[in-house]
Amino acid sequence: MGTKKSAQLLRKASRIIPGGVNSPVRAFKAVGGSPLFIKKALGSRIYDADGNVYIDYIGSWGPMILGHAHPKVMAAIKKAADRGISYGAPTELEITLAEETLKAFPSMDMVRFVSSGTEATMSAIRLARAYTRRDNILKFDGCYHGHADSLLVKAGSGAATFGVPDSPGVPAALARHTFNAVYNDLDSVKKILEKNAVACVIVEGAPGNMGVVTPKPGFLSGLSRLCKRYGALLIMDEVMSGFRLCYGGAQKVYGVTPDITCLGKVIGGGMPVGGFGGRRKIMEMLSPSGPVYQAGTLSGNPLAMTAGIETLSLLQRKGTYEKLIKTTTTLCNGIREIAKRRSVACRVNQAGSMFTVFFTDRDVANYDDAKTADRARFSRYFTRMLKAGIYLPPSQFEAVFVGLAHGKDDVARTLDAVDRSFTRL
Ligand code: HOZ
Repeated sequence: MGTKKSAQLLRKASRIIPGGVNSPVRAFKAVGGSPLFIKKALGSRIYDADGNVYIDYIGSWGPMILGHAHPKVMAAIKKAADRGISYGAPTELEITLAEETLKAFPSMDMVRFVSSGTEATMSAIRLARAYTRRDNILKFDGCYHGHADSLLVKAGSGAATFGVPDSPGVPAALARHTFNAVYNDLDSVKKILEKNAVACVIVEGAPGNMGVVTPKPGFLSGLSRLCKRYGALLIMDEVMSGFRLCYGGAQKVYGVTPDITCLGKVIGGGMPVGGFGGRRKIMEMLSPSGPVYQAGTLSGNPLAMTAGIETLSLLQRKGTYEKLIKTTTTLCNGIREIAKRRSVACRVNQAGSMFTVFFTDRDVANYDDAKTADRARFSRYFTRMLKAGIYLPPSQFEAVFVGLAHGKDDVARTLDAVDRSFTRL
């Protein structure tokens, strides 16, 4: 692992970019070796700087649900690019993507587009604080909502991977306003809400940043009830889950109506996009309709809007989600069967087209459970899979993303690699 050219590029990058990367998890630090530097990606395959080809299960951390460089998305982007790539002024494309978004998420009356999931959650929290006139927020241990200060408290994803769930640099005075509860445990939420005035409870639709964990029956609807009782807004962070569980996200699957929803990843078809939306009364507090400030030079960028519109249109074709979930379920069941046969203690958690293999003998329903996973074992698994040409997320606390470009042959090759990598793991 860490092929020659990639290793050279990492050395060069590390001199001028911290850690050689522009986002921490991709540095492979949790699994050893050096990251692949990527040359190109097509369909389900990704090609590194040394000319090696892998079946890609990162999919740019979720957005590439159609596979890489889908011809229709590429054609639309190229056509849009010929008309100029950024105007800093409104376009009809923004209206089209907003209409499609509101159709997919009936809990929203209005939406605002930004350039990343972090911006979406950060802005949603500001809005909730302004609307409720309260400062405290509640999040869950191991949930990750981007890297805004208020949210880097007991956070998942890279923050968990690198052991800095409470990042230095977050003012203690601000962190004091963030309360943490245990995922899937309504009592832990109630205890906080009854003693503190909380502006909002923010929760991942189906967490993917402590690895994939699914909400227990009644958990999300219970959260919604508690929020109403104690006057807090419910923010569902569907940046990952929005178009990954079904077209309409976890709120559709679990029948919950959040006050604010955050989106990202798939909604930009691989371009930098985020969005947040909710009831009109809340959203109209945003500048310039209202006093809550939020802005962005590249917000509603025409190329990003175009990629999003095209991606959402393709996802609405009949049978899309059946295929996606079937492929994912085949992989998950296959891994469970191999684990049993090879006596490898693990739990495979699936949420729609995302899943995580946790190397633990305990069911994983929250962050404490996730932390029981054997990370050294995960690292060996990751390394063997990479050698076999399978590119997985390089951390135990991340989700595998399955896409529509993964075919039967990819699944068979992947399961064969799992079988070999589970030998004397
Ligand atoms: N924070 C994302 C993973 N949950 C992205 C990681 C990356 O791009 O390195």
